[in-house]
Amino acid sequence: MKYKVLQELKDNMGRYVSGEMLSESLGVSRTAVWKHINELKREGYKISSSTKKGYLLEDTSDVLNGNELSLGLETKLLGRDIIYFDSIDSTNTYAKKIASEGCYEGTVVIADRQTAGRGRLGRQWDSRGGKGIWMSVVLRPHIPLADIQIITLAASIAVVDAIKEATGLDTGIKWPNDVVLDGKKVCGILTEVGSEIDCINYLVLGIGINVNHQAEDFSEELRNTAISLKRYADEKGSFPGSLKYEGMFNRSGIIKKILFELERNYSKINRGLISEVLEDWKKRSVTLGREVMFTTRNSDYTGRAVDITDDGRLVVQCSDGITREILSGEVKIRGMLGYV
Ligand code: BTX
Repeated sequence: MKYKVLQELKDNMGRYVSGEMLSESLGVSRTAVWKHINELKREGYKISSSTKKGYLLEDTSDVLNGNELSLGLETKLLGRDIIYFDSIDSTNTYAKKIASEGCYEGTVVIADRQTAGRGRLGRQWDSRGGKGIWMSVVLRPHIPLADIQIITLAASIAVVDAIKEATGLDTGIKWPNDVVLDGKKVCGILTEVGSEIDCINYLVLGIGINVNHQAEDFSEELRNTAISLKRYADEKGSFPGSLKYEGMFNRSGIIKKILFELERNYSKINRGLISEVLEDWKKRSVTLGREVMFTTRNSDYTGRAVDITDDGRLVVQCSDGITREILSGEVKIRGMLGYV
């Protein structure tokens, strides 16, 4: 019933709806309407009340819950099953558990806050409450285990495109899967797989995006290398005319666009259109053409990143004249994230 009250207010967005009208159209008492309104306010909806005029939904700026996430979702596979938590240790850990127990492909686990968010190689991912997008998507791709990097690349394309559509901001991909804004990390992607020798049982795609953080929401350690969409917008603030920015970004809106774009890219992979995905990745890459540094087998190399292979390896023309392909690990780009 609470969400029926909300829907009535959304249908009349920007206008007052009287308590009497709500109680008549929904067949409940005015006291019940008032109680539901209070619950919605507690969930974060901004509703003005006036004794004479009734209730007005100002905007839904940044409410994250299962209801907001499923309304208007335009996907067929991803997010048809959404599991939302106010707080969890790690959405990836939970998603891996339910994936191994046989949950549907496309199940999405989202939390407002993670208490033990994980990065790659056992690193921590700062996932404070009310600020970011912390979510994991369960996939069951029919591709060889050796090719899974392409899914991570597809996810980073989806993040870049969704951010552009939802906010107007231009981000880029640092190989393999960091999404950067103004040379700082705005999103990290952690792909984890449950597999047999060469058969993927499930793949969990964990996506973390800093959305509404202010500078002080980042620890001292992260302040120079991490950024949020809000922090950038507050500093630079330039948006295409049609997009509205009122100091906060709507996380549900961005999530729905990510799922839509991810589904589109995932479908390309499943139809064998890998080269299209790679071309899309190249267009959004901030790595190709740049001077990079990386370490393999305890040796440091520098060179120019020139291409990406079909299975997602970065091709670097090294300064010693040898061209090397890197499958995993860290690549530093000159002029970005502290590498000068
Ligand atoms: P990564 O190993 O590439 O990045 C981790 C590193 O990034 C950390 O060591 C730290 O330096 C920095 N860092 C930590 N938190 C942040 C942050 N919020 N913004 C920018 N930089 C940060 C990247 O790993 C993969 C991250 C995936 C996170 C998602 S969230 C949903 C899902 N659940 C989960 O536990 N992890 C994934």
